Amino acid sequence: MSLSPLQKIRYQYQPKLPLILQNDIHNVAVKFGEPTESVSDQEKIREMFPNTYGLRKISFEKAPSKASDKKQVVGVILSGGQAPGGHNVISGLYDALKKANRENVLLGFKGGPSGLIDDDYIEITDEYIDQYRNTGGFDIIGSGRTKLENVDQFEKVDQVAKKHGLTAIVIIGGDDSNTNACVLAEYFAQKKNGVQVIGCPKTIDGDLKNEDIEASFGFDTACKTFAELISNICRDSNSAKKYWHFIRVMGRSASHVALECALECQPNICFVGEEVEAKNQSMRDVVNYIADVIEDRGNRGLNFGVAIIPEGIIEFIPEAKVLIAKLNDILTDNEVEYGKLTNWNDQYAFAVAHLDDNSAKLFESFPVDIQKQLLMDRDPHGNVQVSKIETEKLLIVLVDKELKRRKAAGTYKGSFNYLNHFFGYEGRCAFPTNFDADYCYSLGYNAYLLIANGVTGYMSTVANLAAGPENWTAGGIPITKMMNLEKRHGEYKPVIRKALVELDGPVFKYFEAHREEWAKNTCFRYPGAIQYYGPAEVCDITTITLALEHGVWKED
Ligand code: FBP
Repeated sequence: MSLSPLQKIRYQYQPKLPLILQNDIHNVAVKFGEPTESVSDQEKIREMFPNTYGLRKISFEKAPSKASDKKQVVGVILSGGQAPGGHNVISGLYDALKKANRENVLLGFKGGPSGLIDDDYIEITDEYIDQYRNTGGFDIIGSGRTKLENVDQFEKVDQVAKKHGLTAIVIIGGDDSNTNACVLAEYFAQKKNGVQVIGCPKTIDGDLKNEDIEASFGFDTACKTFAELISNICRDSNSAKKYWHFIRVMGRSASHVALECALECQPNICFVGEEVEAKNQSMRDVVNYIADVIEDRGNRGLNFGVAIIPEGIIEFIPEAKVLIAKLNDILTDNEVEYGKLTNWNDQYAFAVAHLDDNSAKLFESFPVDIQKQLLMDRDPHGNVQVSKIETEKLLIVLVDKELKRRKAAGTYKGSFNYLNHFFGYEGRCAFPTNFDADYCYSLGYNAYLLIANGVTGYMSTVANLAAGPENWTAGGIPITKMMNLEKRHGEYKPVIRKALVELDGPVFKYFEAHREEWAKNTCFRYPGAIQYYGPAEVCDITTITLALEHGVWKED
């Protein structure tokens, strides 16, 4: 097999650990903090998690460890969408396990949660792990979106755990997967089967964060990959001066990715879904804002520019959100009847007949391709798959129409030529940046320490992330601390609260203070390609989001 030079050299990269984790593994002791409470709905969550509620925060310090040195057999799964660094979580976990005791075993369950249920696994060995160190992707064991949430599934996992003598399971996933990790931990604790469950915070979307989790892994690399591509387009646009580029970027439920890319590249337009919703903006408002910027630039001879659109924007525009929710209900409530319709005209007529006037009007105003995308299969949670809705094309069509109207009215004097792009899958499996390589390795290594110290229902945490790996801290946070109750399919369920962009936070504020200038003038910024080797100031930088959140962002 032929390996690229970067592949070969990345295999050799030794991820940096926080100073505390560099100590001999038997010289890292657990320190318990204050008992915790969930972020809200405390009483209800306490009732739902009698064994794992109120646990104490954990940090690690240098002192002789009281951790058990019993033989560990640990199972690990990757869950949900790919995020750069997943392989390093597994490498860190593997290295710590083997450092503590060569007899320890790591089993990788394949294809996500379903691998745990179906007992589909591989034993991770030195030779195997060495092919995946510091590489992107989840192909080491694969991933999947099966929801691990009901007692039948937990029972099957319990059987699998018994068969292999598992002492712990590490679930690497986003908010839903970690919620499920917590439910599984509670179930096992109640059963007293002795199997611990530890979560690790993953998602390129960046929406699994809170006062304890400073960043989900993969966000750094994915944003930097998209930002490189977007800034290349910015430069192309400024060179040719003849196209408007509409670029949709991933980020299903939050606009952190779009916002970070905007800070990196300073495009003329970027939407933040959370703001669109807070201001109750309609599709018309969104289209008019874009048309205003294009008109203003076009009338000054600047017939080019770049607009970033978060993929989830469609669900933030209140009237579109209502439409999507209604379509979700129509498809669920009439699954059989709708499933029998085989041609588009019938499907379209069925949808329109079941919508109220406002939603029907909005639906009818969309191009056919978008209508079809809105009626596509839902994900396992019953939600529309926003990554498959070409919102950038929808906006181009609507903006083009509006600009033609303005041209006829004599206010717009420019020309509108456009191109569309979608960046999502391009960034999810990139070679992790040094930040993600180090962070993920540390999360996995740290997960072992939590296991050795006998705790369950915790998420592995590495914090102080803006201060460089040697200053990072390591510990564990009870997952119940992050929970609140949310209505899902008509029922209140305990879930980890998703972190949306905070409109009064430093990241959005920075964007808000600059966007007018970026819209008017051409202020593109060029972050370039991710650097893996060279000076720390280009190789080890964090996202601007993280730097602003930690108050250490220095403008160029
Ligand atoms: P996770 O929340 O599982 O990390 O996945 C996020 C994401 O990458 C979104 O940005 C995107 O909308 C979605 O996954 C795409 O899902 P799929 O991989 O199933 O197409």
